[in-house]
Amino acid sequence: MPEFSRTLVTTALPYANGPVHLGHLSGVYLPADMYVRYKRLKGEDIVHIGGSDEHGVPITLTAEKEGIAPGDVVDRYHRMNLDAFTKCDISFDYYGRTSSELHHETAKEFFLDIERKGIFRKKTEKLFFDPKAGRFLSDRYVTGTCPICNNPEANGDQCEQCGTHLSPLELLNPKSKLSDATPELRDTMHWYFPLGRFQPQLEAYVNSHEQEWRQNVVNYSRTWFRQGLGDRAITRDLGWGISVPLESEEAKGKVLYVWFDAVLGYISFTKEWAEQQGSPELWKEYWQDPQSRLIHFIGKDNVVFHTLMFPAILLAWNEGRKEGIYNLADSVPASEFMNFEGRKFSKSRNYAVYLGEFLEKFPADTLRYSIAMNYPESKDTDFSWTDYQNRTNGELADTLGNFIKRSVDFTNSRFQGEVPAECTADEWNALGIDWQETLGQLDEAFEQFHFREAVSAGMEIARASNRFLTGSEPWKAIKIDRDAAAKTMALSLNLCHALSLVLYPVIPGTCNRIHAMLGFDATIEELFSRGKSLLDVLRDPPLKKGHRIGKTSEILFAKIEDSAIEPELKKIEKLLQDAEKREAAAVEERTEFKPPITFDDFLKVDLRVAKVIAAEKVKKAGKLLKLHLQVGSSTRQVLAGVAKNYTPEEMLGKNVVLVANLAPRTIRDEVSEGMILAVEGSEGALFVIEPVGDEINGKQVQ
Ligand code: B3M
Ligand code: ZN
Repeated sequence: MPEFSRTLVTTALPYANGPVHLGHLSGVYLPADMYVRYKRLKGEDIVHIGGSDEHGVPITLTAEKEGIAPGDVVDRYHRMNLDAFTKCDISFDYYGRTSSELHHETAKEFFLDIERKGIFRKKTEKLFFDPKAGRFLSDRYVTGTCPICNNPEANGDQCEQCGTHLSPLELLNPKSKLSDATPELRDTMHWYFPLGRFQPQLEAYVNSHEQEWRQNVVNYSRTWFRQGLGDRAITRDLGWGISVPLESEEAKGKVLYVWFDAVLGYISFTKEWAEQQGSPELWKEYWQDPQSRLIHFIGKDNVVFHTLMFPAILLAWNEGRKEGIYNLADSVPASEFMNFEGRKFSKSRNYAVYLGEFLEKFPADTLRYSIAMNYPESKDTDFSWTDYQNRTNGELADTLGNFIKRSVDFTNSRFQGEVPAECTADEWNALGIDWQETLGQLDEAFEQFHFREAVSAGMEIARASNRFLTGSEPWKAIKIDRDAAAKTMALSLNLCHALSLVLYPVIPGTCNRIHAMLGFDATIEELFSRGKSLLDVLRDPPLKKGHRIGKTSEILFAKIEDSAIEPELKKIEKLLQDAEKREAAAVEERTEFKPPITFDDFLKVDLRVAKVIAAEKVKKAGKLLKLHLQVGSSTRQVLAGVAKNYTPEEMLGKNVVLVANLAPRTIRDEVSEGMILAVEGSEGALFVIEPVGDEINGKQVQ
């Protein structure tokens, strides 16, 4: 491992299109904040950059739905999310916005540099144009009938009903979402980034981190390598975003694709931070000095953008340069997802607990603690109200809060608020806590992003402290051996101090209050800013005899009564009931039959048994497989939307039922001669009907 002199941490930029929820907090912002705070305690130079992603189609769609300007949408959610993060003590050094001038400049500079080097490819394609609105329509702006399942409300990028990834050109009866007009096909030119050109470098980059990176991060990236990296369009026909910075006719009305600009936000926001620090060139040390470490905290759905796309953009910039070379990320800790009461968070179904709303009712640190203990490091985890209540009342209130309060109160009432004895290193190490080892474990856990272990190690110290105080019984000892009681209290107060530091990354607000109760004027942040390290501080007991603690104590954690979480549980119950109702309605629908047909009508459909003799994936159509079928002595090519359930290998050799006299259709430039029968399971998965029997190939199904 190289030695780093400073670290830059970035957190995924949430779309300013809705409020952040607890799922976002658990996977990205809280782990990043704990990491950053821990590093600050070690006296290291670290900067945390985040901000709002303010471009992209989701934002224009929201604006149109609400009849307001996109700028108003992003203003509202930028403020709301920054406010929620602030309340939650997520300590960004800078929280920017991609609508800022400096960001626009930076993104344009990157585009122009890569354009001048001739790296982009330009391709003309046919795209739908809304003649009424006078605009080209990006995928999400077109709706129509799905060619696979006939859903009349499929979107231009995907059919929600059968899950097939579509292009708007495949929709039957396409309509513009802007005006209801039938769109016309017109030529439009776009810039493409040739990711494939950088594949060897990207593979070498990912391979060089194979040992330290999480399995999911390496695996997702490799799946892409196996398929072969292609060209990715990095411009769009959209009225909102960063304009393509060229004067030419073909650049008119085009903006940069949101992912091209969003990742560059990390750089522009670091520049803005540096300006705010009064040294505008300072950002370069964090991005371009090889001694600086770069870490992206993200959720698993954003992996490829951070291990392939952003690095490719930086490699393109670096090409042919001797100076101003950007570092690629040293680490990309991508989280799995945290579910909520056993179900996935879903913004569209409104199944979510929003951070801002949560913090209006409950304190930040209790949430931070529970979420940290549920950190989805290598598998999905679950957050539940009961777990939250139990951890708050048990671990935080009864164990930690109680220990601190008893120590401070007893010292104030019996020892005039002074640390009543000197503690030796031997006594400090005889408490049942091996400091050397514990601090080593804690350090390793934080450094390697094992946040549950790190926080548990802190809570273990709180438990040991509680046991020590209860077992030593100073309230009894003081009557017969005042020195022994004094020693107990001196050690307890030192333990309080230690706890305020080791738990600081997870519950910083509380730890500063503990610190104040122990008589410190300076905050923990002030004490550890640059140079001082908690690892050194805690090897010996730091509170000396005679140190004055604060005069009053406070209850650090209020218990959460059942009555406080009951309304929340009711809300969940209602949401789940609604989901069940929807499910029941769907079952109802299943027993609604189509109007009767005659036997002759039925005989018009020529159903045959066929065998799959070849199968492959269809490029850019995640759900489609291209199948070659043997039907008696002839062969057929059929596109089937079954890739969600079957790999090409699994389809090979299967007997299927073919609708043999269906007129051929073209899907994704491929002809489909018929269809195979399948039944839809949950979430759009299709299961093929597999006839069994001897010598049945080519025979009629009747
Ligand atoms: N806004 C997507 C998301 O919120 C996107 C992340 C950008 S990170 C540069 O999941
Ligand atoms: Zn469909």
